[in-house]
Amino acid sequence: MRNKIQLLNDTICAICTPSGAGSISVIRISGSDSKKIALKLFKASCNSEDLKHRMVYFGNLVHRGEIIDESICIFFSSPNSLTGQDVIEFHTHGGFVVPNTVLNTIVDLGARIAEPGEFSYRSFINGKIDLLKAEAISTLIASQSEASARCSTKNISGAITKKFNNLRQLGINLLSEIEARVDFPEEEIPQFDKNSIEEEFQNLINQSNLLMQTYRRGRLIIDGLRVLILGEPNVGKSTLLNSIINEEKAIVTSTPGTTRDLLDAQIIVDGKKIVFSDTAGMRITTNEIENIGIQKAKDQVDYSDLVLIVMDSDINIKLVDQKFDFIPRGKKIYILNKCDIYGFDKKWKIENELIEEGVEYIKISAKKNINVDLLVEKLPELSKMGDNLDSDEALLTTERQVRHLRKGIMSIQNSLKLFNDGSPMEIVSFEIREFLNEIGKITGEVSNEDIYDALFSKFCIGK
Ligand SMILES: Nc1nc2c(ncn2[C@@H]2O[C@H](COP(=O)(O)OP(=O)(O)OP(=O)(O)O)[C@@H](O)[C@H]2O)c(=O)[nH]1
Ligand SMILES: [Mg+2]
Repeated sequence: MRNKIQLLNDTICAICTPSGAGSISVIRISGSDSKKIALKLFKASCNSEDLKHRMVYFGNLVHRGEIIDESICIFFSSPNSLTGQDVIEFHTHGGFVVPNTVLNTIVDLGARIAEPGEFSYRSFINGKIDLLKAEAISTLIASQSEASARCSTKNISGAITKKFNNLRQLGINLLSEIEARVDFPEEEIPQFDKNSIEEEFQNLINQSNLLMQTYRRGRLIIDGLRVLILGEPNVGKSTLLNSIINEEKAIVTSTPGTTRDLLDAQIIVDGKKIVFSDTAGMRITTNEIENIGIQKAKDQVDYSDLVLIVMDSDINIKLVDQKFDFIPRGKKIYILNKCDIYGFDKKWKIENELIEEGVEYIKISAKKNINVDLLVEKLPELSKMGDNLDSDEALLTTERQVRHLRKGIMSIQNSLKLFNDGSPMEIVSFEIREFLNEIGKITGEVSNEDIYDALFSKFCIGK
């Protein structure tokens, strides 16, 4: 994308709707030649010589004397358009041939095919959207659950931008308090209420931390709850995965060591996404392929919100804990499987131990699909992140936002320390400026071309 920055004034075009059979296709053009190109191609049914801003015209797309298709044409005049430039939209019939013929003709008439996300990039550069809104549009398009779409829509409406603007304002207030004292020689610095400035620092740190804490929920809503299924071979992990998704996706056999690789499957429960990973059974083996699978399963623990430890016999809890000691306690849920064989009423010895230790467990039969729904329904709540999943508040949703906010918080904490140590005001204010700089990078006010590349190239073509 970066090498296109200088080319912001050329005219770009793309098909904005998904390819394949469909009733309508939208082809968009943006740039100074949009109207000129449209007038060469589009012949309105009414005798219109010109295209007026935001008026809808019906007519034919004609090239070299041949009608390509009937079309609706809308013109958005700069700066009141999606990108801030002159924009044309053709709504043609859908499918593959018509939209692509129109697109190729537009290219013949002088436009260039847009890079992924290039329309949004132009919107951003022309001040139509900030980076937070661009990110929210990206997560909305990729949303697979209602919760994710709701969270993205909230952020598109500017709720998250407001939160960062609030932090910036607090930072600016603090900076002006400090900078008012920068130009004075040390012995002449006017009296000031040290406590109240300290309070302002603390308030800014607290507000920033509160916003930071929203990321866990934001990530969960956007990416989904990640649940890893672990256990010894043959305990019924793959059967459980199949039972959850109601599909024979994983291979199930009575031979221990059947599953070798990670296998993901996702479901939506109450509008929330949950992604399950089936894994190779944990055992000591000399089989190289199986060992790779076991290592992959272990590596996955860090990326999971919950780990289901499946067992099919009444093992001593100490042995289980030893075997799975690499899993943080808060992530573990014990699954006592094959209860159809043992009977649901029979109490396993391990149950008392689990109750004593306050560890969650559930008795199921993966094969007979008993209590599997109950388990799935409990997961958002058991992840301890379920409570506020439906919350309407603005949440941080990307690593990028977290990275800059974390740096900003470190700067402001440094600044407070320097202030308390009686360091020169220039140094104290430098750190506050660093904080503001990081906030600016989050919203896009401080330019950072690498971020633009990474962010906008994730968009689909035509967006
Ligand atoms: N009776 C009964 N059998 C089950 C249950 N769950 C799984 N099984 C059986 O246990 C055997 C192993 O099941 P899998 O799902 O392949 O076990 P796994 O844990 O994935 O095994 P690996 O991939 O080898 O690690 C199969 O014969 C399943 O039919 C259950 O709830 N009840
Ligand atoms: Mg398996």
